[in-house]
Amino acid sequence: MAYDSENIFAKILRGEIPNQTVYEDDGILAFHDIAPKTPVHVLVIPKGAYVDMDDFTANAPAEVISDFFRKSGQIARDLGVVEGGYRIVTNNGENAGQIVPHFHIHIMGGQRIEEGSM
Ligand code: IU
Repeated sequence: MAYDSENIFAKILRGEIPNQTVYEDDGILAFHDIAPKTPVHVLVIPKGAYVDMDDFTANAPAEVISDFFRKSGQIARDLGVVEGGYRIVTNNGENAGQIVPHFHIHIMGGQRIEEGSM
């Protein structure tokens, strides 16, 4: 799928739509999900134009991928969810119900989920 530069996260990255920023640098932006499904629900996105996990892992330079996941781990630490435990979710494509076609991961924590619920 071709990248749609009018998707909502592209607009957030261009500053056209506000967001509640948690962390930002040259390569990534992390912000609070507008409709949190857990007490802590933060989205992390690369600044590069990647549609989904498949596009990101196939086409982003290795250092961009490692940087993205290393920093996401640090963001989770800074959010204070490591001790209690947290979930990383990324919806890839139609069957997963991906809504926004700009690659992102969900950091979800602050509540206990049932073991084996996934
Ligand atoms: P997805 O299924 O992983 O693509 O879900 C997109 C997420 O982006 C979802 O949890 C929305 O609540 C969230 N979101 C947002 O934070 N800000 C927005 O303007 C829009 C969606 I649209």
